[in-house]
Amino acid sequence: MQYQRSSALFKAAQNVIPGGVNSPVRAFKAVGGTPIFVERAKGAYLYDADGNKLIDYIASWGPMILGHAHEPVIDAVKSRADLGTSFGMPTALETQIAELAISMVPNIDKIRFVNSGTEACMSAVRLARGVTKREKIIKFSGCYHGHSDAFLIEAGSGAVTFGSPSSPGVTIGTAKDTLLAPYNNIEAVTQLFIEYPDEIAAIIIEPVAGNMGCIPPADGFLEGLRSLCDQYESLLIFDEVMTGFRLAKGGAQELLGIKADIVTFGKVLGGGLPVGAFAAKNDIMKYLAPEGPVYQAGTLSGNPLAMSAGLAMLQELNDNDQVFIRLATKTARLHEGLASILKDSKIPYQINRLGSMISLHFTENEVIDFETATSGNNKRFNKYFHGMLNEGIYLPPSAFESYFLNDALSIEDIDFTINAFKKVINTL
Ligand code: KE4
Repeated sequence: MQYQRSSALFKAAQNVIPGGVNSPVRAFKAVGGTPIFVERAKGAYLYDADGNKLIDYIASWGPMILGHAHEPVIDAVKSRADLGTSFGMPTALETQIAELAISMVPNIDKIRFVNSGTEACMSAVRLARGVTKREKIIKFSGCYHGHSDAFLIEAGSGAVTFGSPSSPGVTIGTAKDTLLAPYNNIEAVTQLFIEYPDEIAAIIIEPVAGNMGCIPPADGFLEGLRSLCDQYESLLIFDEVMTGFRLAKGGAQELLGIKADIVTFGKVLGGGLPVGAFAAKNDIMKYLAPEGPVYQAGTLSGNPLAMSAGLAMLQELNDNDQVFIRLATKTARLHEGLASILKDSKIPYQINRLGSMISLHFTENEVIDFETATSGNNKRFNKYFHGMLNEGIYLPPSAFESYFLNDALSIEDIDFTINAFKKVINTL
């Protein structure tokens, strides 16, 4: 594969866009090399600026669950565009997608649409703080809920339970209200509640973590968080920006059978256009402006183009819900194929998988949290990433991301990927 055009485009982009990208992970900083500039995509395939055809395993980081340029979604956007692209006024379309989303997701009465997962999670935390009149939140090291200040916090050193800013520009004051615990560690969370019994507004968690690679919850972990929140009258926020409308029609709440108090969405919900949302039972959502005192707003929230893409996507998933089983089966096939090759090698590895989320870690430690996720051999991962790219397979350019399979991937595509890995493994 050659990438002359991508490297020329990258040079030009760096003159006018910080780092040449509008989101850091696209810059290949973690894996090295030149980021691939994509020209178009269809179904399971990306076509880059150099004319290379790539099998896509990131699906735009989740949204393209039915494959790229899925006709019903494209047609919906095309026909809607002629009616006008934004009004700043309510449309019946928003009610339509809200009704459908609420019918698909358990345990929510109302939903508010925003423009990104970050906005959804930021607003959900503000709502939880408004409802409980408490200020602290608990998040988990390695979980990502978007780039709002409250979430850009890393574990404090040693016994310190509150976090410290993980980015310049985030204040110590903000960090003070974000408590950190290791994923899958219920004792650490219990300890935080003992320390701050009536100060914790909410726990926010990815019910299946996708930002450390894929890390499913340990047995009893989410149930433990549920009972701690009930005991201390805090709210449980499921960040389902990745898992929502991907693991099942009703997301992780349905698949894992746990009730959250507030659920956030993004990615699939927008059908590839900018949409986020947060939802809850009415006794929580009634606190939100203009009904209640908790303020949240957005010029393009509920944008008709984005809503039409999201509605078409949800209708497709709602009417063909066997897609979730199909995706899980394809992901299991990929898992078995990669594992059968790795088993014959001397390379230590872990493969984590749930539904259509999967990740490969080059470590002998079971990957259950941020610490074990970071114990992997990154150099080996980078060789794996570039080796597979060279074979025409586009994987997430970081060891700390989940793959997202899309339903346009054929069995042949999966087997092609496994055969590509057979060639690459000898170079690792
Ligand atoms: P956005 O603001 O990027 O739409 O959503 C933030 C977000 C919230 N919650 C979870 C669980 C997420 O995974 C994300 C964003 N995911 C990353 C991928 N790890 C988006 C890719 C990027 O940052 O470019």
